[in-house]
Amino acid sequence: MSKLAKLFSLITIILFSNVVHASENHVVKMLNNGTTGSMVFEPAFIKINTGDSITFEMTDAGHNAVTVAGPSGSSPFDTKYKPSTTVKFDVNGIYLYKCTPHAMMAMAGLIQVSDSSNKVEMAKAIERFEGTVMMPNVKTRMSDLFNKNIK
Ligand SMILES: [Cu+2]
Repeated sequence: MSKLAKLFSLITIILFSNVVHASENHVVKMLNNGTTGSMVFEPAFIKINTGDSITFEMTDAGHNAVTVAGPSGSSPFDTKYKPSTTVKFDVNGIYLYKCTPHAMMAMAGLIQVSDSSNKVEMAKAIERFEGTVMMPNVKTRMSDLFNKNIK
């Protein structure tokens, strides 16, 4: 192999491994009014790959994003009302999080990291969470999202 061909194949390998391992950043907005209703995260359901991160943007003030339930081995997160917080997700499975002041209005969201290994536990966590939702019109917001998106 010529020197140039060696160099070219080396570059190809580097580029390819970058594509395979590149982790992405996604944005979830915290909104008073969104396309899916009032007091919502958008998107409320997001599927990401292992190692990706999510930036929670407090587009409207007074919201947070706090873990309700996650796969075993994952660390809970809390955005603490900061304008922008980035959380990295290294543990596969489904995560349920809420906005503390608006949880009773079903301000919550679901994150699926690669697989749905904790599907059974998550269905129970969502049922418990919905028991605390006070607004009848959005009572099943999370279970609807779950049933629609989680296979
Ligand atoms: Cu909120």
